[in-house]
Amino acid sequence: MMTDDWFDEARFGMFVHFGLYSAAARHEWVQNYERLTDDDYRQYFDHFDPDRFDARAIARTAKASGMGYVVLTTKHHDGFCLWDSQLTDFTSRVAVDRDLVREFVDAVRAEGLKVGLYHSVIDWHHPDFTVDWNHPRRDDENAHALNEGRDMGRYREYLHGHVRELLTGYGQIDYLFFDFTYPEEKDGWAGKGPADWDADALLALCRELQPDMLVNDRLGIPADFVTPEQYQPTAPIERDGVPLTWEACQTLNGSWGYHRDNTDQKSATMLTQMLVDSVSMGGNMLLNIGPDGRGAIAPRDAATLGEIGDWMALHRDAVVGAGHAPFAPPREGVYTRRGDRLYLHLFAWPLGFVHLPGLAGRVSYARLLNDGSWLKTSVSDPQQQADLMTPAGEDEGTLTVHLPVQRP
Ligand code: FUL
Repeated sequence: MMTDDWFDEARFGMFVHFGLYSAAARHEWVQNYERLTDDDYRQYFDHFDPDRFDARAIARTAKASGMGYVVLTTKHHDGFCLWDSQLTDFTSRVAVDRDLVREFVDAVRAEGLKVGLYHSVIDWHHPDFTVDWNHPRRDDENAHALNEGRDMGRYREYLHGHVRELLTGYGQIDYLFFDFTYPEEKDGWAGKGPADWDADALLALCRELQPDMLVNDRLGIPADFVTPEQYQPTAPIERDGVPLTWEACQTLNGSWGYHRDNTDQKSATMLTQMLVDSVSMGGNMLLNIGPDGRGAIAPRDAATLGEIGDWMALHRDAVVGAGHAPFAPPREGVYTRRGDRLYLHLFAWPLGFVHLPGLAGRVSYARLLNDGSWLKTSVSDPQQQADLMTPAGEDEGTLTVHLPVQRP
């Protein structure tokens, strides 16, 4: 029986996008965005040289950042396989005689973290994968003629064969992120939906081979968790009134694959706020790194993760094993909750006081999490307000917490 206990507990994971596009260094969709042909793209395979791809360093960094699981791209949309697939020559084994998935799985397990794989069901390299509006060759002259002889049935066999290899060759896999379904028609082209992957059979194969593994819903059919991408939901996610398990996946800088010239780096402060915002709504955050063309974690990413790790070292209890709290937070921040502890995360530091509606009489003490120092609390009485020099709360049940002037 699949269980999401560890996943709810962990709350924070690392996504790793690594592949041929990492050397192109201008977004993992470069082949598509720039309409590169297989021949154009082939140079990144011929010269693939991940000499600094160190799975142990990646796993250690994830652990030091307070993350509980790590997810690696086994194959992205370009079709390049980071494991020793027997079904194609377009692999890291053929390119550099390395099974990067094996290195990854071993390293992540050695750190005591859960093992996650990402697998694209899209494949721009496979000769049977039909051209559609989302394909790099959609603008070719006679693009429609390219589909003569292409057979998605044969591609499906290849896809299912790949999933079988990944789920039988590497021991226990805890998590699988399929990517992705786009059924809508556009510009005279069909899209691709669950039938193109034979999604029901593929999910059944996952259940058979890895009964405890969590699977996302990007095959286009419901599964174990949903994956809002690069935005923060505004409330806990539910379907028909039933809460769903969810994970927000986020980039460090807008690109998943290494993007050398990108300057949109998010700050560690922004990212930790996104993390606790997710946890406050009962979700997880999967934060991505895109190792560079040699496989190393880029210095700017290592610096950001280092800061997040420092923050997590002090505030871990408010994230790991924490979740949604059923109280309306003050306007300055959000709550997370773990057992009978309520954690208030202040995104803006108010002067002197923070007022917590509905919490009067329900809190036995308050303290700062970073240093354990106690904070004075009071219940405002509007009539004595002038004497007490404390501003009135929003209602009678408001608890006021007194804060130092300096944000810790
Ligand atoms: C998307 C993909 O197209 C992106 O390249 C990335 O892998 C992201 C996590 O999912 O749909």
